[in-house]
Amino acid sequence: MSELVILKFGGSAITRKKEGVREVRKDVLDRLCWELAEAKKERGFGVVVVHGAGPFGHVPASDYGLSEGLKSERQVVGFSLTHQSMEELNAIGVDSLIRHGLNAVAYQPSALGILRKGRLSYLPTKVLIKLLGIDMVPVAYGDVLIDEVTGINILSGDHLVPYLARELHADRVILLTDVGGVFDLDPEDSKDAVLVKEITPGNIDLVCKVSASKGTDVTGGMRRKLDELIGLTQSGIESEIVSALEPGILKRALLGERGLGTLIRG
Ligand code: IP8
Repeated sequence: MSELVILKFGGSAITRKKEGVREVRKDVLDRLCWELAEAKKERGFGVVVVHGAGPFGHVPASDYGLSEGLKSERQVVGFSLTHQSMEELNAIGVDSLIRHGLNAVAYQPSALGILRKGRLSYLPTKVLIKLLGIDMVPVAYGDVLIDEVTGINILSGDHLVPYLARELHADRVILLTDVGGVFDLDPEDSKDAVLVKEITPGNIDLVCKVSASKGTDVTGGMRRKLDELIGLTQSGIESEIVSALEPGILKRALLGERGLGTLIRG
């Protein structure tokens, strides 16, 4: 197979997560899909897209206590509603990818996977390999899943990305967020905030004075993301967090440029 990229469209990038508004940033989403299509035309890599939830997932998941373990029938209602809301967001993403000429197809984690205390214990990937083999672009997402210990739980895209990267032996992992990488201080609160160019097991604790995610987030925000990505370096796979909001960055990253944001390496 050609080079394989796992690409995450962060919820903060494609939705109005910070404002807590359940809306897609259509302009950002469409531009990202265009940049992906352009880069794929030029370089011909395989790609699995994973997208986050923003208010489409985190708000109902929080309202219904979906990460607290299954204790009530109300949470089962919340499972259904939260998943349905994520499907809506997924359909908008798939639609944009198709409009930009990519053979996108939804890949529904809740129909396929099982968690164990919030971590995937089972998710088949054979179909993904087959889809990639005929140049399809599978589009997976953070979702609500059966959990064999807690009953139900949230699968974060930030956990799904390294899982897929390992299982599919990805060459590159790129995560798009609403800031240009990881900063030593919150860039919105401090004009002295400096971009951290590289995160390794040696500096992660220092770096993790990093800002918590803005807006409702039931899956742990930036710290969780970094822990997952540091874990991935043990499989020899580096990843990069780059800006979704700065036009051209995604295309440049996909065409092979490094150092455009924060690199996470072992
Ligand atoms: O935004 C969370 O996915 P994430 C999924 O990638 C839900 O952490 C349903 C809250």
